[in-house]
Amino acid sequence: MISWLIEENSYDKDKISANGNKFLIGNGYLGIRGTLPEYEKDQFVAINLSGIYDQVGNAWREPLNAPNALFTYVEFDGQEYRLPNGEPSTNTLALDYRYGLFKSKSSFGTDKGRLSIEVERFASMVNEHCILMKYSVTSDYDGELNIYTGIDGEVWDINGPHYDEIRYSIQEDVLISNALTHENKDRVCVSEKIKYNFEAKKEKVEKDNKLVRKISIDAKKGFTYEIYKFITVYTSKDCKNPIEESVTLVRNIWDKGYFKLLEEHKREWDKIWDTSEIIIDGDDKAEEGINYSIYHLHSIAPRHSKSLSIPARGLSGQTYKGAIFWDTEMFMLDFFLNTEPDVAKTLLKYRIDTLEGAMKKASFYGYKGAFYAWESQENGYDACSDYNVTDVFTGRPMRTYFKDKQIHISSAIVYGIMKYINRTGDYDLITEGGYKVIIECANFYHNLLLTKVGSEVYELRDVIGPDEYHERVNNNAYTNRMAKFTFESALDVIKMIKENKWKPEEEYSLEELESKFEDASCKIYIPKPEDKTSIIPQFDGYESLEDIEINRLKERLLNDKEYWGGAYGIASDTKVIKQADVITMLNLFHKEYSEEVMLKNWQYYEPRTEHGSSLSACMYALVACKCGMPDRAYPFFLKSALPDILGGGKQWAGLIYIGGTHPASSGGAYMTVVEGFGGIYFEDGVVKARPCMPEGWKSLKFKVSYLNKLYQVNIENNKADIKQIQ
Ligand code: IFM
Repeated sequence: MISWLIEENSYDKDKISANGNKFLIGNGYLGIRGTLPEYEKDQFVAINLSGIYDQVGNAWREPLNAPNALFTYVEFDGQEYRLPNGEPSTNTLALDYRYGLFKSKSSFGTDKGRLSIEVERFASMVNEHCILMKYSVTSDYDGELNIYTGIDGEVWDINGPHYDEIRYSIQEDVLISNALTHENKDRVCVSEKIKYNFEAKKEKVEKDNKLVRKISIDAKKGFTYEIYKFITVYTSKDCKNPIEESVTLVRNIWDKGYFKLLEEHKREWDKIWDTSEIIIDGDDKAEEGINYSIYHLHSIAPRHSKSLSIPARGLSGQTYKGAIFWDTEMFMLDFFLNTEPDVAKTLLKYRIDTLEGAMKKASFYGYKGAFYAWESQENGYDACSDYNVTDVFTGRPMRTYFKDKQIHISSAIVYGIMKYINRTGDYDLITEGGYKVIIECANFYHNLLLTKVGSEVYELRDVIGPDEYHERVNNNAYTNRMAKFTFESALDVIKMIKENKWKPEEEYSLEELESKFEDASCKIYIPKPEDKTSIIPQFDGYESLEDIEINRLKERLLNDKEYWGGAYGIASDTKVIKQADVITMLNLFHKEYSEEVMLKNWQYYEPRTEHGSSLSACMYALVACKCGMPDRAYPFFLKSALPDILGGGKQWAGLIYIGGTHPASSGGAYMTVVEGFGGIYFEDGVVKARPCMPEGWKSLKFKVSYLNKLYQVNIENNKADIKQIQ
């Protein structure tokens, strides 16, 4: 049994950034970093908004953080008690991840006694525009208490400031901030109204860069002074008049009251957990890690939209430009397919709706078809810069080719759509534009096929595979196999069109497309296991690179933050790879390989993998399970499940800060439990399992959705009992 509570009981200023991720709460529309209410931008406070971006000058385009209406601190007998200034005598941060409740408790020893501050807050799962906070102050001696609470418009930005102006106003007892973005002149409106359980001596509103109420109280010892904050956030992307909407809503929720809203919020979470909780008897650490990972996926799921995706760092801030990567389709999608297929549809609908951006990108490079953004923002705009890493030695931007050469991104979208229809049986996604995405992605790869003089075999040259340390390689096994998958999927879609006799809007010549994709899928080169070793070369010439142990390679670093890849990186001319590459391919296409080939490649590539991306470990875990090695898989599972609890993970790529939550890793941990240890697979309309549980796991229980039916899976002694329950 787990407690559903993550706690940190000592105060450490150096952990402010990591704790912001660890104690994050959110509801898919916004994410609130786990920072204290008294913190300001220097402590990485963020109410990070999904799907709305801004660019200032030539700096990186990134998502917006809303003005912070949680801002609150106290003054007692003329002295401020607010971290990070001063030292608390105790400080606890906690996250109840069953219900997305952030809690904190700080107490300060003063000359006369003790002052305690308690906080509880949540981002409503019932109405995504609402944030609620309860703020309580107690002292064990009488004194003059001032509570300052309001809206802090000085938001934390990496590449801002994103607001050209912030207008503050007051409508009766509602504080309002109305911020205007720089690039698109969008509006972000935040309203705040409070309630309290005491008679204030005086309340007045002060305005400078913040709009703050000062509430003065003759505080009596032992009495707990409670303030309830009701906050609403709307942007001009949500509605025509965001101020009006946010003011109306804040009044409504104020009328309802904190406890009723909390109750409804908890009920919503209970519903969500009902289909997604995983119970592991015999391993509390794993059970906590996996449900905490699932918690993060729930907190960023765009349930409020029909067409929106999840950024690589979730809603934990502006890292990675708040952009959508292949992480969503290849690492997070399975979780939503199994637990909330509607969310999976929303994620893929975003890709269908951004097809135009992908076609523009292809045409920019002189190609036909759809080349999806490596770092996708709204309308499929590719936020990936040509210089995505800063050289630590010169401080100069370094040319990287992620945007130009990670062509495997388009196949990830195709993979996601095909998986969605196979798992749900809902073909609407195909008829509502999915068919076009798949055909255009296939067209894109078709453009890129090359043959050597005198050969009929198609090659994909000058690409980057999942392993980003080796740029501009030829015939990356993963990329080529995924391109083949794309051709095969396009053929499936053409068949569907023909069989169902519906007419696509486009003037496609289906026969012509069929013949070219058929040819491409037969003749594309897929690197094979070498005869003697069974090793699949990651790309042409990989076998002749320097073979060096990772620890010895590290000794060559001149600077801790130095980038390992690119033209001069220490890994570039060696066999050391950043993340699972061939192993990712083996996981996806395991049916085409023997267990022996998988095992040999696992044993070969694992010691050569730096796991410099949080996407890596789960692929090794999954393939280890497929090779019947759950205990080898287990540490990789923990690595995937725990990065946000432990606060580890890479913080820098060159001089670029890349800290934040790791939803792809969370999704990978989920896949490992359900598809790896649980061995779940879907075949011919039936949920099947080939369990392979780690030692000590007495039983594993979860639910999965398949073809619009819900199944309960109970596994004990590596035997699965699977029952349809809905
Ligand atoms: O998509 C990943 C990529 O594979 C490795 N670098 C980080 C990206 C975002 O998570």
